[in-house]
Amino acid sequence: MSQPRSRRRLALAVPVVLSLTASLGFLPAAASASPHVESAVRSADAPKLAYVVNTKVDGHTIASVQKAIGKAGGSVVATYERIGVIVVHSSDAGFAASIRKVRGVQSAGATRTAPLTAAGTKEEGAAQYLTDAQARRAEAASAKTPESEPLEADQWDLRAIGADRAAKINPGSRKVTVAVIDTGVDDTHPDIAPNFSASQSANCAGGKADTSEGAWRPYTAGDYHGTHVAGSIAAARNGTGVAGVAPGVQVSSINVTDRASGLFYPENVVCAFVFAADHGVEITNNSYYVDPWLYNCMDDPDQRAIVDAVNRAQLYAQKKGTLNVAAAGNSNHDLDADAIVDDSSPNDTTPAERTIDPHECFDIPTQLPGVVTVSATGVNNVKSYYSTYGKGVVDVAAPGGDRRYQLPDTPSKDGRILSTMPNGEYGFLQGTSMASPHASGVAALLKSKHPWASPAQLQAMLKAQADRTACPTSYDQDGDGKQDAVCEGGERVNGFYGYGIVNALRAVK
Ligand SMILES: [Ca+2]
Ligand SMILES: [Ca+2]
Repeated sequence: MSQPRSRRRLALAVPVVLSLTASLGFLPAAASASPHVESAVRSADAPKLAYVVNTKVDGHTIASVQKAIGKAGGSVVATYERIGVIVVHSSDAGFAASIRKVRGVQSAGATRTAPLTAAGTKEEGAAQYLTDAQARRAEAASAKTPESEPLEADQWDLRAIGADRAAKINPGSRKVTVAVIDTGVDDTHPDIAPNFSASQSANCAGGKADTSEGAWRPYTAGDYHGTHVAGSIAAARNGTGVAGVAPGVQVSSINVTDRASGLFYPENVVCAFVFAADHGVEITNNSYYVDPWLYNCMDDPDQRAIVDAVNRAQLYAQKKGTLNVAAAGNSNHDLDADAIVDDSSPNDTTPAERTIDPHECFDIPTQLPGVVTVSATGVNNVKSYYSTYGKGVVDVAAPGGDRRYQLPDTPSKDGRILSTMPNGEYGFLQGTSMASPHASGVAALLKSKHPWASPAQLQAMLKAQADRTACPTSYDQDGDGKQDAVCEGGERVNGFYGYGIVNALRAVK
């Protein structure tokens, strides 16, 4: 499989169980905007880009920077006053350079290398992908509590972390919501509908929250990623399909997908963290990296501004009581190495190969402070062949599946993770995208039991209760005699599993 480049890069495989078909590519780009209309009055014509401008957090500074943005050829799209982040569009090639000189601006830079399109700015309104939502939601709302779910025999991942037994003790509290920051969630799915929180859902494409009915849904059935993630967290125990790790909690959807490109741009993610925090979300799940850079280097002014903006937003969420959980990545990279070759960035125009130091160039949000970084394991409780890792970076591990080297003794024998897909379907996927929601689910069980726990306390409990997993003596998964990754550290904490594999049963005891 070629190197996946989009937000789907954290889920590696194509679903097989469904009739979902071929539409795994990107949406066709909409007709491009007509930039000549507004650029005609400017001397320094350039493609219209989006920017983040990060300021000192005080009202006076923000107001004066907003004025300066206009003078520098920018227009303000959204202002996040409490974190000092302003989202701007500009077709002035000198915009970033001139705004960086303005008093009170701490960092500023372009959040993309490809021009904005009309569709990319989301002005045409949110997708109405599934219109019979309410009817189907009501239909699915009648809850039962059976012994097991019809497809649960294939959910080896639940048994691996004791989630099947945990559900009998405490399935989690409805007062806890996990927001899925992703491609949207099909809340009309019969396994999602009973636990879906529409009031904590939105579409953040373009950097501004749209809370209109259904805006949080996937644009097409090809955008299945978020629905799969949501099911792993909280698919209902209702006698239908599958179960999630925490079937008693709620899930919400914050769709951060740029409609034209399918990418998760930085301002979309800034909007998502702020929205989650302001709407009482206890946990966010982040199974993606922020596009267009796999690693954002602090010596590049644009990439530094991206890290600054997204970090302000996620720290704001933490301060308001939200724990942010994120996938480690699917590149089998060692995030504690001296150097990593990244040939996939920027992924919105033409990627160029560069060698980066992961201590100075960051995969975000997973490497941001306070974020729980999750690596993936297969059925043998060994790191999945694709999972990124790194001593001092990975906090915990969780089942994400491994179709190549670790196969279960289940009806399907499929080593990946079975969960919900749009249009009432089910499918297998693998990736650290699938591992992260298992950790989010366990965190949601912990939060249910300890409602007053802060994000830092929840993270500490998640680690303390994880199953300690030592480094393997050998990691030659393809059997060619060469080690495929090196695990550093001891039994208590190491680069493959952090503090261990999360444990749902211990979380409810
Ligand atoms: Ca179910
Ligand atoms: Ca090997």
